[in-house]
Amino acid sequence: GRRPRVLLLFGGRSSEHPISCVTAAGVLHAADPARWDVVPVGVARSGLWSHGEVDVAGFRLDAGELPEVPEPQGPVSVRTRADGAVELVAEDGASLGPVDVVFPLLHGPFGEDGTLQGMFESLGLPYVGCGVLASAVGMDKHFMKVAFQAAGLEVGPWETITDRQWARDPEAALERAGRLAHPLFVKPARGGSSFGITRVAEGEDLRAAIEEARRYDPKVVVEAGILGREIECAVLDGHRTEAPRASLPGEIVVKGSEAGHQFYDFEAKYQDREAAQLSCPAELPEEQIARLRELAVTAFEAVDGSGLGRCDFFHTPDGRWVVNEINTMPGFTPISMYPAMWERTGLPYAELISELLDLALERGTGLH
Ligand code: G1L
Repeated sequence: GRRPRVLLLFGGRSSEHPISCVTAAGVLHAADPARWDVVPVGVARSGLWSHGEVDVAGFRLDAGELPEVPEPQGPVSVRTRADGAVELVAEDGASLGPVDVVFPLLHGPFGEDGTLQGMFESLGLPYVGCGVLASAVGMDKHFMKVAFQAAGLEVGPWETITDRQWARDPEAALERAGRLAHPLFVKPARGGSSFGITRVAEGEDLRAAIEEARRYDPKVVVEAGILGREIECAVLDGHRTEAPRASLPGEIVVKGSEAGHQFYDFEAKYQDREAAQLSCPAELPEEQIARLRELAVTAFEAVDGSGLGRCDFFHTPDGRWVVNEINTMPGFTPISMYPAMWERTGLPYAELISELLDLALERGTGLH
């Protein structure tokens, strides 16, 4: 039969639009052409879908100008036919061929929070990665912690301040959050990037930090800083009845910074490859590595993960593992943490892409 046609969606309305474009180029270059017929479709800033109007393979981060999906002349869309098959459709209604599975490289509104996944579910279209619930839980720092706790994982001390609580009694909310051990990290509850995050040391202005976070989300979480190494683990779903698999643990060693909480900015993350060094396997005793890999699978299952997730932990000086978060849409360029950790574990980038697509097709959609 024919090769499955893969709708590679990238760009989108988020601040990570250029990162998504570069990631799409990486996936396009690496995906095995003998197995997959990849159809790149860019999502412009407006949300319109663009097909065949831009050279995706040429997207780079170091080309001077950040890549961007231009507003399409003739936007495309998808529709489900009477027989249940899904096809890509041109502006005039003409079919642009079948779509068998989606690889959604999209962050931000209508990308990472489960809404896009809901659209695929209602279209009856299989897609790579987490489903509606896991995507939504993975986006919400409050509910993510609640899910982790319920699974018996240790989470750091935190307080959530809802919009209503802040409106009714800000002093009570300040008092409650201010009791946590400092330094505090004040964050918008939802929002995948580092916008709106403030570190608050003892005596600093917690109120201002909350107001800043509220510019991005009316719901705010205040976390007590955890002293410890940040260790991450890449989880890849198992086939059918098999358990999810956890990679060797990785640790980002940022040049010229001390251990513990730090900001790891856009430049360090994506542009200055010298500044951020991946150590994988992270220097840990064998039994701690085994323990962490179990905990990472538990974290993945705690949020009802499917496909993939990057699980981030703190390893405290007294040897505890505190889960920080799961990222259901981790960095996914060939040099990003998630693919790099799998590479070190023995699964190369191209094979990882095939695994994710196979898992998506095997799972199908949840709704019928
Ligand atoms: F589809 C996957 F595999 F679930 C997936 C989706 C999105 C993996 C990784 C990502 N990551 C991104 O889209 C991004 C980090 C490039 C943000 Cl724009």
